[in-house]
Amino acid sequence: MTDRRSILKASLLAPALLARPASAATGPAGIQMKLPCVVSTWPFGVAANKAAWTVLSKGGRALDAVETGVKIPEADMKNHTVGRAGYPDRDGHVTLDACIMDEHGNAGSVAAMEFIAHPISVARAVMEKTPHVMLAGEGATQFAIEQGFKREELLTPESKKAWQEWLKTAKYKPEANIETKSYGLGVPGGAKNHDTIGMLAIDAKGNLSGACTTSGMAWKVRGRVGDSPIIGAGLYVDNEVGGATSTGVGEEVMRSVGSFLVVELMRQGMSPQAACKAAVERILKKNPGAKTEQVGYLAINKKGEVGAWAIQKGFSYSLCDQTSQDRIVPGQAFFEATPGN
Ligand code: SD4
Repeated sequence: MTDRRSILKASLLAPALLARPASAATGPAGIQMKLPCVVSTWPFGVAANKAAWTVLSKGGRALDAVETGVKIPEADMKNHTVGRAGYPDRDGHVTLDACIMDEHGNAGSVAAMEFIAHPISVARAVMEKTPHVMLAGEGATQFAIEQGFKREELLTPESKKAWQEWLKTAKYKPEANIETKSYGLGVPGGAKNHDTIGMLAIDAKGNLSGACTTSGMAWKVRGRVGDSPIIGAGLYVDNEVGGATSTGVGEEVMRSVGSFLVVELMRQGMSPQAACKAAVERILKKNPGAKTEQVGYLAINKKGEVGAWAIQKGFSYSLCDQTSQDRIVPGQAFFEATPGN
């Protein structure tokens, strides 16, 4: 007799993918953190985690920790993929996406929001001060201003220059993963392309929260929204099970509702690492062409076990607990990185 779980497992294990892993079977199966702890995507997560740790180490709430943490890259002028100084859309507008989720399953989000430097805090205000989950575009900016956030120009001279360079040759045509090809996005120590921060924390009471914030794909079509503000795609937290977040080409994540999938697979008994791997596999099974793109998942379960998996090598994540505050771990992946990735 085949049970439901083995059918699901079989459908996830695409034989062609298993035949050609770059490093699929090597490395640790997962990392056990001491609670409380915080984890986040990419090496710039170290600074963000440290800020989150100031909250967690004093017995603070995971929700406050993740908001405090991701505000660091949102404010970083050298980071062109999150918050202020993010690269604009193809018309030169910086539009930001962010979402947040707490231990009660409450969620808040803003999409394609302009002129507000800390979208994560606006997402939290949507969660706590409105009956809604998501506000988009001009309405999100208007709500933020009503809440006392400052309206400011987020396009910096450096980002404007990079956009103008792109315009010279791009024929006004956005392309997934274009960042990998020539424009050198990213921050020192980070990958060259997609650098969204997704953060997951467990506080001293054992409660989980998560946050995700980005300026999205550079030079995107005006109005494009990625996975990062979509609850279930860029982030999902279930206090009974664990949390997951994603980085990379958001269209792939949205089509497979990736972070929700990772959490549901953990609910069925998979480790965080196995669940992330299966979610990446799901993308590749439906769209084998996605192997030239990057998507990375990061997950943590209720016990503080952490795992991650990506399409391509090059994804990494940052870990912080009382034993170590600045640990960076390379993510495992199915394929070697596409040149430039
Ligand atoms: C998006 N997922 O807008 C985001 C981009 C990203 O790391 O993750 N960058 O598609």
